[in-house]
Amino acid sequence: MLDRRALALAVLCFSFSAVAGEPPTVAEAEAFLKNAEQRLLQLSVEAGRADWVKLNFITEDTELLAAKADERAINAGVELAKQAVRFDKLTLPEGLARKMKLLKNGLTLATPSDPKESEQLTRITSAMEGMYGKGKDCRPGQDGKEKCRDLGDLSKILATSRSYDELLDAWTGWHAISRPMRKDFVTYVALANKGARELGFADTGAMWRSKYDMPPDAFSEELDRLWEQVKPLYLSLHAYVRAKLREKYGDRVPASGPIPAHLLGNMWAQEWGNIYPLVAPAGADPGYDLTQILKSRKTNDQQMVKYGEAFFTSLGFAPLPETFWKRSLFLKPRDREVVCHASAWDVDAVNDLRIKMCIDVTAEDFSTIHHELGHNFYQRAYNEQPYLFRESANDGFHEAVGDTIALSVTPEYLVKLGLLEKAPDTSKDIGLLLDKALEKIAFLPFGLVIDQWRWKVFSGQIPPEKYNEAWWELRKRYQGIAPPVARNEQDFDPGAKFHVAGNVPYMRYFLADILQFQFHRALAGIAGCKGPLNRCSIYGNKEAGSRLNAMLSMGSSRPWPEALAALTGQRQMDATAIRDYFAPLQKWLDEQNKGKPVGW
Ligand code: X8Z
Ligand code: ZN
Repeated sequence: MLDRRALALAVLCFSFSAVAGEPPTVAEAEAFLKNAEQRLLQLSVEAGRADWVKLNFITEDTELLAAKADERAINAGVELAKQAVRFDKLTLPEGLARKMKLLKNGLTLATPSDPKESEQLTRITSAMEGMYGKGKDCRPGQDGKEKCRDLGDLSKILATSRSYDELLDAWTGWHAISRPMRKDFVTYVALANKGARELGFADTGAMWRSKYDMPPDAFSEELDRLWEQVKPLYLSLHAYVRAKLREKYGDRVPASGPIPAHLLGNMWAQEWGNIYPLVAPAGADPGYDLTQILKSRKTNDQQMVKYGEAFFTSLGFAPLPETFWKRSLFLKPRDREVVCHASAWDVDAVNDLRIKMCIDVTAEDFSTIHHELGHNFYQRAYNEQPYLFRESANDGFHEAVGDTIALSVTPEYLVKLGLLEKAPDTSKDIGLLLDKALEKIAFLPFGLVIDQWRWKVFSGQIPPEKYNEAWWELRKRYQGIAPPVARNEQDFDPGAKFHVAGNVPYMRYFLADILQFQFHRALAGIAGCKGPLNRCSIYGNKEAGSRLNAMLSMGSSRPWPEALAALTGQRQMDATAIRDYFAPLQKWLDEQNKGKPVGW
């Protein structure tokens, strides 16, 4: 899985003779790290294979086997992190010091030293992920027989239905799958925190925040700064969309309050692109729909992935290995349970690249394919780094690469591919920008909110009896949305989101949403684009490709500001790029919103 190393930081099973009382030497530190990296690699590959099988074939057995392999790897990582403390007082050459640091803060889950607790924790995390993957809404159909709908079925309804009640039914159906997770989640929080504390962190949230080459408080301030930069754009979009939804659904959408969460085209109201037809600007519609184009050409899953690969090779990246095509999962199997949530893998940490997703022929999945391939091409770009540096500069970078490429899927690019006859002229830019904003601007507060909730859960500020209430408070505060029906503390709505059930940190996606526009702006400059950013495609530009590769191939060998500077010349994450991109839309939205309430 993408978070291979975080999952599988492993133990050091070699003997180095620490003479009691003698301070360690640089040579010892070097030997310690060398052996550590070998061992880590081996255990993470073993865990990766077990996880791959489990997620492609969910059964009690594969769950247990994967939990065991994960436990071995994580326990090892914890032990190693503890051992690394021995070298704290030693002045090390830069590269070694960085490796020590990554060893100490690289874990996403820290198992407690008590073997029973460690086993319980990895079993629970494996089971919660399985519960999510198998989640179904089952009830008796008209013929009295039980009828079940999985996330794919329910998401399709959320995306396409315009019936308030049908949407509500699908939304509540999915949000019931996580109720049984609640008890396990409480135990998971307690045990994961115990493990994090043994490593010297205040709690698991603090451990997650330690990975950003910044003091934790500075990181939180950085998030506030970025959010303040983009908030006006979100408020404008929210107000415009709310007014349009009121036109469609009447008073069930309040004039000045939060929007009911099931009306935005997505199960979590995180990306709103599916309701574009409801909010399309009169006279500025781009006049094409990529989903329709792909469907009418009978494009299949394999071809969709080929389009993605071809973009990367046009930039000078080598094609994906043969094994990628043999081992990846592209389609939802009919006869077994799998986790359909898309992911990218580098199973041997070198070249065994794969993706796992249940592809539908839609524009949304076309984007997701680029997203996943971005992970794969990043993984391969840093595969010559020492093992501990085979990671992204920070996790937001990993999430941003494929999305950056997808920003180059412009009408002009589609014309080049022969998918579109003629690109719409600039008078249609508002339609194009609005469509993109429903994906990228709508996502910003969602990207923030998940870990605002989880960090508070880990720190104890949100106690178990307030899990759901606090969830909706934050969803309202940041996103301006509300649950469509009353909720209570039997519900566990956060668990209906993959990353919460699957222990995947989420702030990375907020960062990626900002970073991808920064990357795109820089690449557009390198490629010599002159027009507006939303019409620039770097397709086929080798110079842009080589600059991108220069950043990717650094892996995590240097602090992320240096990687950022290698591509953009900037050392700070900067939301002016996303604001620049959408500036004409902001102006237009503010005109549409004149005299209407903004905010909630
Ligand atoms: O989880 C993902 C990717 C895999 S890393 C499909 N994303 C987030 C989500 O679906 O919630 C991509 C965008 C946000
Ligand atoms: Zn991703």
